[in-house]
Amino acid sequence: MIINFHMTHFLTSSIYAKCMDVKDCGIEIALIGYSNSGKSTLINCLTRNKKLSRFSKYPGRTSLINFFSVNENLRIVDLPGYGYSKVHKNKQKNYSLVFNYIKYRSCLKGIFLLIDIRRLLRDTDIKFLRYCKQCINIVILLTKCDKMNVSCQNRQIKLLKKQLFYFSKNIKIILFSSVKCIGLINVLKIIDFWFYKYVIF
Ligand SMILES: Nc1nc2c(ncn2[C@@H]2O[C@H](COP(=O)(O)OP(=O)(O)OP(=O)(O)O)[C@@H](O)[C@H]2O)c(=O)[nH]1
Ligand SMILES: [Mg+2]
Repeated sequence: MIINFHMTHFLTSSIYAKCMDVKDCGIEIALIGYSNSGKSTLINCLTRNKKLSRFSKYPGRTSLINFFSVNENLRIVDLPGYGYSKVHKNKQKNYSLVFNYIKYRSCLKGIFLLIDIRRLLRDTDIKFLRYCKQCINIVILLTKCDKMNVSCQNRQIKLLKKQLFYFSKNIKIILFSSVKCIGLINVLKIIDFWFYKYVIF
């Protein structure tokens, strides 16, 4: 591993997808997915800092684009979740914010799409996958896998592969749990890989 996450800090939040305070340079890796899928918790797991990113048991906790600086050339971006929000009622706003961020941000080089292992792919995930697969690297994280035993996990992976079959056969899937740190090494390896690919060379 080449990337050290110990110095990761919160940079800023933005409500705009286009004109943001953060310069469009270096690379960004974004976390997208339905509300409550575990995006903010993943940041805390990566950095081993439970207080860095605000998470909540109520869907809709994150309502802005939140930038975390890992080093001068790498940022992790925590996006608002789409779907039901208990906190903010404007679902469409979150959807447009995420969609426009992906569309206009040229330093965005990789996306982790977080999917709750119990829910699998839902409508908006499919819309994003269809939109993104041409232009950007995507890896699916099947989150909260600690909620199931291994045979149920395997069944869910099979079902997900079936869901993906018709439109994106080659997407990598990683079983993930922030609670038990399952899959963390694989996520770190992928971040390293993207960093090597776009920053070092
Ligand atoms: N069991 C289990 N719970 C988790 C895991 N990751 C997150 N959670 C819980 O799921 C809930 C939602 O987590 P968040 O990280 O706030 O989810 P989010 O995707 O950022 O949600 P929004 O900000 O609404 O988009 C919290 O209660 C977390 O403690 C996990 O790996 N396992
Ligand atoms: Mg969040």
